[in-house]
Amino acid sequence: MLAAIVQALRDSRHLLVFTGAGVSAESGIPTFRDALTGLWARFDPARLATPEAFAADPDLVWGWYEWRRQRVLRAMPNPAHRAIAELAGRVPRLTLVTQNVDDLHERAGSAEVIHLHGSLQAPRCFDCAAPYSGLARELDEPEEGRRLPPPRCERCGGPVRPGVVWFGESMPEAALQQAFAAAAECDLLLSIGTSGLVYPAAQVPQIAARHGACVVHINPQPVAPGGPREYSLPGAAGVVLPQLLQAAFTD
Ligand code: BV8
Ligand code: ZN
Repeated sequence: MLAAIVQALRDSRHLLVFTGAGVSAESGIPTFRDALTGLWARFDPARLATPEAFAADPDLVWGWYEWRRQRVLRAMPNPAHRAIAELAGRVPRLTLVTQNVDDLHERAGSAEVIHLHGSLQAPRCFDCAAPYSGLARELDEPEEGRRLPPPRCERCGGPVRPGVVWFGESMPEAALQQAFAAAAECDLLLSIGTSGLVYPAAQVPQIAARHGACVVHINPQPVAPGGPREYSLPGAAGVVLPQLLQAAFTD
C-alpha cells in the first residue's frame, strides 16, 4: 500500500492537499472533535461558533476566539506544515485547501492557502463587514473562557467579529469553487487531519475520488477507504508526512 502511495506522489502532476485541525494538533492547537482534548468536548459549538451566539453574547464569543488566536500566535508550525510547504517544490502543481482558521501553513512557507472556513487573522465588522485592522499583536494570556468585549468598527461602530465561517454561514464562494475545481482535476489528494464531518468542505475528497484521483487519509484514526484507490495511512501527520516525502523523493 505504501509503495502505491509513494509512486502516486512521484507521478503526481497536480496534488491537492486538504487539511483539517489534525495538521495543527502537533503545534499544540486543540482539534475540535478529539475526545477529551477537543474544543467541542469542553465548549458547545452552538454557543460559540454561530452568528446567533455572537449576537446573543459578543463578549463570550469574542473572548473565546481571542483565546484561540492567542494560542495560534504562540504556536509554531510543526513538521507536517513544513513537509506540505516542501511538497510545493516537489510536484508540478500543488493546491492547498484548509478548513483551519490558523495561519500555520502560511508561517511554514506555503503560498496561496485556500481557507474554506476563513481565518482568525481577518476580523471584520459584524454589521457592515468592513475589515478590522486593529487586532492586538500580542495579547496578555487570556485564560480560557474569559469574556472580552469585541472592538468597535472604525466605520460604523458595530462590533468586530472573527473572520471565520460559523455554522449556518456559507463559505467564501470563490474559495469553495476553487477547491471543488482542483478536486475534480487533481490526480492525488492527501486528506490530512480531518474527521470529514463538516459540509460542504467534506465534499472535497469525495469529488476527487469520484473523478478517479488517488485519495490518501493521514490520521491516527484509521479512515475506512471508500473506493479502490483510497488509502488510509494511520499515524500523526508530523511523523507520517516527513516519512512519505523521504520515501518518495530521497530514497
Ligand atoms: C453551511 C470555523 C449552509 C469556526 C467551523 C447535518 C448533516 C450535514 C451537514 C449539516 C447538518 N447540520 C448542519 C449542517 C451543516 C454544517 C455541518 O456540516 N455540520 C456538521 C458538524 C454536521 N455546516 C455548516 O454549517 C457550514 N455552512 O452548511 O451553510 C448554507 C449554505 C448556503 C447558504 C447559506 C448557508 C459551515 C461549516 C463551517 C463551520 N466552521 N469552524 C471555528 O473554527 O471556530 S467548523 C470546524 O470543523 C473547523 O472549521 C474545522 O476545521 C472543521 C472540521 O473539523 P476538522 O478540521 O475535521 O477537525 P476535527 O477535530 O473534527 O478532526 C480532527 C481530526 O484530526 C480527527 O480525525 C483526528 O483523529 C485527527 N488528528 C488528531 N491529531 C492528529 C490528527 N491527524 C493527523 N495528525 C495528528 N497529529
Ligand atoms: Zn462596521
